[in-house]
Formats: sequence, structure tokens, C-alpha cells
Amino acid sequence: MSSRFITVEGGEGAGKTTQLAFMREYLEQAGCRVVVTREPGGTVLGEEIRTLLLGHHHAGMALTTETLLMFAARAEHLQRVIRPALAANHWVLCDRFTDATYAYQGGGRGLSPQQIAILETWIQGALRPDLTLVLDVPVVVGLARAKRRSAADRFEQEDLEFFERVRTVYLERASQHPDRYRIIDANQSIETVQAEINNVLAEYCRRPGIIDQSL
Ligand code: Z5A
Repeated sequence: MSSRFITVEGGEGAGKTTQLAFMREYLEQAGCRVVVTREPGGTVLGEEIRTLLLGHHHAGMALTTETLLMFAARAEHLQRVIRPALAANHWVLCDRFTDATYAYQGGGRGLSPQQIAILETWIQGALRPDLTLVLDVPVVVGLARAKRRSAADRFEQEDLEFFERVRTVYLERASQHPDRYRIIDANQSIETVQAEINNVLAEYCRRPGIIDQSL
């Protein structure tokens, strides 16, 4: 059984964290060894960078600084968690990855995708997720969920247009590369979203060479 790198993306309150727990359970039952992690974060240093990025102390952070901090956390994450786990034949489930940089720093804040691609190649080399689930939810629905859950972080204070641009970039990237991305309608009950994701995972795992047993 070979390792796989699966990322889960989407706007605020799309249900990524909720669904990742179900995904872990599903894959472990299928016999996979699973590592669940997140970005920005996933390492001690990465979590410290996350605090800098999400806190309100640095409200006017320059876009270049924000982007480089995302990739600094990512470099640490790749070296200490993601690459070792993949090398040890674990499946890595990651709550956000570089698609989020294209969506937030690119779509949301206006950094060019070409500049992000330069950093992506430098920090990741050829490594890209094998499968990316985009949990898609209307912006107002997602923000209302996130609001009910906790106080707004530095990103969640942006206006609706910002989050609409983020959503657009996710959907564009997904439609340009349907081989890697699956769009999940996350504006449904938790159970229905979970069932759709299970179908995607079952279809993915049935591909030759991925998992030997039938799920
Ligand atoms: N960011 C960036 O700018 N660039 C980058 O490169 C990266 C990240 C990697 C932190 O991410 C921020 O970093 C993020 C983008 C930026 N912006 N912000 N803010 P994060 O993933 O930690 O933050 P988040 O998206 O705000 O997380 P979230 O709000 O927790 O969303 P979620 O994980 O998708 O949702 P959840 O925690 O599973 O669910 C939220 C609530 O909704 C909770 O009460 C659930 O019970 C409820 N929920 C979940 N699913 C449903 C359904 N289907 N129906 C009803 N209620 C639901």
C-alpha cells in the first residue's frame, strides 16, 4: 500500500477540520496508517508562525511577509512531518496547503500566481498533493459557521469580496485540474458531506495500486 498526500481546502467554516476526522477514521479502517496535520502549522515552529499570522498584533503585515511566513512554515512542515511520513508509507491528510496560498494571498490579496509558483517550486520541488478536496460553501454560510465557533482571526476580518475571490480561485483551480481536485458541496449536513467524501475516497482507493482491499 503506497503513501498518499491528500489535502483538504475551502473557505472559512467549510467543515475541513470536521471532515478530516471522518477521513482519518475511514482510511484507518481501510488499513492505512494516517497522519493528520494542518497549515499554517503542523510543527512546533510552524504553530508559532501560525500565531504570528492569525493574531491581531500584526494587522498591517506586508503581503510579501505574509506569503513568506506561509512558506517558511511549509518548509518546516515538509521537512519534519510531511516528507518523513510519506517516506514511511503513511497517508498524510493536510488541512490546507499551497492551494490556500493561491486562494488567499493570490485571489484574496492580489499576489500574482507566477510569484507563488516560484516559491512553490523552490520549497516543494516536485511534491504536489495526490488528491485535493475543495469543500465549497457560500461565503456567508461559511463565515456564519466560523463565527459561531470562535472569535474572528486576522483573516476572518476581511470583507465578503475578499472571501468571494478566495472561493473563485479554489473553484478555478479545481476545474482546471479535475484529475487532482474534487469539489464537494459543503452546504449540506455534516453527514451528507461525509458520505460524499467517503464516495470520493472509495473511488480513489479503488484505483490500481492504491489499496489492495475493497472498501
Ligand atoms: N491561510 C492562508 O492565507 N494561506 C495559506 O497558505 C494557508 C492558510 C495554508 C487559517 O486556516 C487561515 O490561514 C485561513 C487561511 C489562511 N484563514 N482564516 N481564517 P484555518 O484552516 O485554520 O482556518 P479556517 O478556515 O478559518 O478554519 P475553520 O473556520 O475552522 O474552518 P473549517 O475547518 O473548514 O470548519 P470546521 O472547524 O470543521 O467547522 C466550523 C464550524 O462549522 C464548527 O462549529 C462545525 O461544527 C460547523 N460545521 C462544519 N460542517 C458543517 C456542516 N456541514 N453544516 C453545519 N455546520 C457545520
